[in-house]
Amino acid sequence: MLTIYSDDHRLHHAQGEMVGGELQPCFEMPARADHVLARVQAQQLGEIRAPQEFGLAPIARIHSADYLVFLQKAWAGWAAQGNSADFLPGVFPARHMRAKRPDDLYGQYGFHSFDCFAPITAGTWQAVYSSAQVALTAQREVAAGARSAFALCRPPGHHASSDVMGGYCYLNNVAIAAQAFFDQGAARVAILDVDYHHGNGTQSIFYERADVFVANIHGSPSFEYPHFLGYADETGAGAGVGYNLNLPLAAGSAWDVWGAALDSACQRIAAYAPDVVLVSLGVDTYKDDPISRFKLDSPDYLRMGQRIAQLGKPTLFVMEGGYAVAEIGINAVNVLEGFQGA
Ligand code: OKP
Ligand code: ZN
Repeated sequence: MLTIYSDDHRLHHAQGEMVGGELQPCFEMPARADHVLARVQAQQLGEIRAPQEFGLAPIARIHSADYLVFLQKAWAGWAAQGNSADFLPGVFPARHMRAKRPDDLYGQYGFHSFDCFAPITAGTWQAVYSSAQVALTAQREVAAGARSAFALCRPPGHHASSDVMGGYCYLNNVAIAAQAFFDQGAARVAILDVDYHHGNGTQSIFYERADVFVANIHGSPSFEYPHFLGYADETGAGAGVGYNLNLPLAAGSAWDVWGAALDSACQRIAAYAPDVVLVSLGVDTYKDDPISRFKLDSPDYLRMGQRIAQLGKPTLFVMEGGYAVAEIGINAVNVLEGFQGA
């Protein structure tokens, strides 16, 4: 399986995030991608290639112009105000307020965010832009007839919607790649999000579309981040009714429960008969993940890949979360090896 990877992910290395009321090192750190890349090499998964340049146009198919301008210009504006530390938002247009986009940079950040877990640093734009190019390059490989490809994206993307960042995510890599399949002639696409956290951004982007079936398996929002989306009764809206599947699970879920949910999701995807399957590949379902509460073990990721392979569809894997840094490579590449061996 071809892996697409760019060193540019290193340009995004934020100073910290709030954990237990204290600023701690970010869970979403450059070493994550290093471990996955090292495991791809160690297991000789296949060729590793740098991304091609597809520019902003395929990103602008998913994200609004205002949002993209903000992301590109935010650091320069922040630095021009005399700041050198990470830029973070603090005020959001919550219920009972007005969602009118302000002229002020700090106000715009709150307008385009849903939490304080997507800091902007000097290198953030280049890193997220390259992460999207990684997804697009891997997408081309599958569109050209490969059985599968692996987009080793970092930062991740599934919490980002058309104009709102959050949860370590800025550009929705899997959504950008999905739209690229349509723009190259696909008729139906399925997205399977196996990250521990609900992919609220991906759900929201495609919620009213019948040509994208989105399936999510995740910690229930009744107890888990992102807290405000991801319940089972969210099945789509308008033309998209019936094309969104949420399988929220309880804390402590292990392979018996998780694998059964995967089987349900795969049955629905098979019935949908997509041209292609995109997998939002988060491995924060691992038992020792520091921010998650599922109990998958490393061999379970081989089974995950095998079940996905049974769909018999061209498949694009897009890296999302996973914070047990030492094991993230083993677990992510196990999914790919399980897929390849099946
Ligand atoms: C990104 B991905 C709340 C902490 C919030 C943000 C988690 C983002 C996960 N106590 N943490 O889906 O892996
Ligand atoms: Zn996650």
